Amino acid sequence: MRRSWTTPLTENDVTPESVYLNRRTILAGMAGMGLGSIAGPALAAPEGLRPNDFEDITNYNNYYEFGTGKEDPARYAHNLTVAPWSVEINGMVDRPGTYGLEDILKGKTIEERIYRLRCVEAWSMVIPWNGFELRALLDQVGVQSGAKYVAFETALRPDEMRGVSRRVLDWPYREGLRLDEAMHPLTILATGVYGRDLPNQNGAPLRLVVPWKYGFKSIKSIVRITLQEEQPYTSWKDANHREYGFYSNVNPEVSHPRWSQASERVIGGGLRSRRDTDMFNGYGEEVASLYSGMDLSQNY
Ligand SMILES: Nc1nc2c(c(=O)[nH]1)N[C@H]1C(S)=C(S)[C@@H](COP(=O)(O)O)O[C@H]1N2
Ligand SMILES: [Mo]
Repeated sequence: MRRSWTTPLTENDVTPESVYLNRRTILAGMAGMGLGSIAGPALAAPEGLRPNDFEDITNYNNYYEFGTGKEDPARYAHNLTVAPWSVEINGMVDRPGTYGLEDILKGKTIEERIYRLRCVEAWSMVIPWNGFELRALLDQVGVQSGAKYVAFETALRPDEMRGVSRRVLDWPYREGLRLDEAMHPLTILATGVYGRDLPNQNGAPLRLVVPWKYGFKSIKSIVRITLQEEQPYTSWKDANHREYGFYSNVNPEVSHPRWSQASERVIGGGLRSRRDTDMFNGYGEEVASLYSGMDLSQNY
């Protein structure tokens, strides 16, 4: 498996954006000089993926608990108390319980993963996440045989989330994955961006990132993870199953009923900057086998 999207980072590795970008440039240059073994192949950015500015990543967001405008999360998510934080992990696991964020981070390697985030609304940006593989946490709690799906739930705090007074969705926001999708090494729980703590608007302190699926699968500020046999309730699909499916794999050939998914607007790329959308958002080499034999126009 290609692992060029992996960069080891220590938990204390706080890098300002300018220094960070500089270092990346220098390392890329070194690799070109045949010093690749020093930088390590892991330090090369995945081909063609240039991260968006921190500004874009933290000011153009979807986090409907704080309002449906793209600028609402940056404006209002600071009201969310993110420390202390704990996650209830239950259902078909050997060690169910309420895990403090410290217990969750203990023993995990925080890596950098530069992924493209493709929203179902047909825009995308490239985000240098910091986080760890979800499977490391699932292994820690011990998934029991018979579990087939993983369900996730976002915090619901009416006092801190001004958007939940409107029933835009049936709160709390919920998402889910098939167990094999959850165990896939591309699937991470993010704790940061650009080597800094995850800003609240991006889903602090812990959010899912599943890069081959539309952005709404990447649920923010997780407080509950449940292993179960049945396909879980998922907010967007269950709000409107004609428009949003459980799988929600990025697919340029399957249109949304109200718009094409063949191309996407590139955030930060200038006024009319667009790119063709890639099957599985460009991660097909890694994930297509998860869906072999499935009709992806039916299982959208
Ligand atoms: N709890 C929660 N998680 C959420 C959302 C949301 O509204 N609430 N929006 C989703 C959508 S539609 C997208 S595109 C991504 C956006 O992530 P970002 O703001 O970090 O770029 O978060 C996803 N996770
Ligand atoms: Mo989205």
